[in-house]
Amino acid sequence: MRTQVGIVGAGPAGLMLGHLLHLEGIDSIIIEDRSREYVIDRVRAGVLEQSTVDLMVESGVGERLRREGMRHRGIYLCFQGRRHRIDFEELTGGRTITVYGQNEVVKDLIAARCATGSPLYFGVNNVRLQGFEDHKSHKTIVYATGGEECEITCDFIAGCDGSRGVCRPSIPADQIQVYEREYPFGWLGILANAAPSSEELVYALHERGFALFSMRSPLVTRLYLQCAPDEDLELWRDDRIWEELIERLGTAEGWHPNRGDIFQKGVTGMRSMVTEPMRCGAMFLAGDAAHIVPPTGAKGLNLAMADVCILSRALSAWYRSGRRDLLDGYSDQCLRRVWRAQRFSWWMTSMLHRSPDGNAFDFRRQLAELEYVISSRPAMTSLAENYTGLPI
Ligand code: FAS
Ligand code: PHB
Repeated sequence: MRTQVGIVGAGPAGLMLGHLLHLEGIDSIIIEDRSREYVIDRVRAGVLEQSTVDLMVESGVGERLRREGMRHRGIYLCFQGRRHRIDFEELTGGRTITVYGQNEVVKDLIAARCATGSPLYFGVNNVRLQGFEDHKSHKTIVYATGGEECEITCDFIAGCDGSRGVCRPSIPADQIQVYEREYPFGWLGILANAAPSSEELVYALHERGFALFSMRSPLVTRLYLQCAPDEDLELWRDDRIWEELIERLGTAEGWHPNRGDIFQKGVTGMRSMVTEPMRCGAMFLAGDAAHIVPPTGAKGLNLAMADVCILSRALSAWYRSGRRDLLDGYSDQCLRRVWRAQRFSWWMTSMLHRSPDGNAFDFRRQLAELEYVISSRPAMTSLAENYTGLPI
């Protein structure tokens, strides 16, 4: 097969890139190694920045998001039994966030892709990349499907295959630098059939560790609690999960999450990773394939969307007028945004998680930091502008 842009990975990055390129009249083929059901049902992000919402609405895939997304004008920070509201809208001159599950975003983008009839292949395997390093004329993506070998010839390859994909590892080690930090804790996340008891998210620091109250709909609550990176889920019966969540999130005024049937639970580790540059020859990395943030700042999905927005503009300028400057500036432009999000995500993670050694000084210092944030307008504004995100 021949196309202009070969896209590896049908997560939010790959699907949104395919969509934006289609709007620009640029052909692409998207290959994905998981099934359509797996990609759609995978539980991940839940918070969209204003710029991500604007991108989906302006590119014509925001109709259901506008109908079903829950717009939030702030969040709560909870510590020492009290919730403190951070009013994003007031502090940032109108910026807000929208709660809308990543799997809903992926569903909308797959529907848009299918509506155009553009190629999207699920369940491929053994993906290999050739010829992208040295600007040779043809770049090829080779893979197997249904026992058959397939080959895509393209001008550019977009590596949108996430943190465990093949694209980043295909780049010769001497041509990239990878910056990493592992965190000594993870998140145990649940979905429960329980009406959210707070109209906005609640981030809590408790002696026993971090907890987060979020939601997916007026009937479904999404909750996380700090655990060991390799926590054994078998040790967590549902009632123990609820006891711990209510202990960490409950306030002196009596607020706490509503209980309900838990229908999904999982443990996710936490790390920061940045790849520099986000390009090698004719291959461009985007999203989790290039950078990972701990989810405390709710930045991962939003960074992926910003990357492909910048990449689609650069590819469109190339195909329209042969301009190389935007392609050559892609990596630097994205990395400025990525490192800013890395700093914010690290800060939120460090401020809100107990260090496993339970150091009492660190805990008192974290409480002092939270006290400062809720009592200083400049500090609250800094959190609000970073959380709601930069325009792309
Ligand atoms: P993805 O990982 O989503 O997609 C990559 C795709 O490539 C996958 O479908 C994968 O199957 C496919 N692939 C991999 N290898 C391949 C190969 N060899 N061949 C073909 N296809 C291949 N972010 C937020 O902004 N807010 C949150 O609240 C939030 N919560 C999170 C909670 C969890 C538990 C996790 C794990 C992440 C969370 N994130 C959050 C971050 C997350 O949303 C990612 O940033 C987002 O999925 C990135 O999108 P992609 O770059 O498209 O990568
Ligand atoms: C979620 O709703 O899944 C969520 C919200 C905020 C975060 C991380 C995850 O920081």
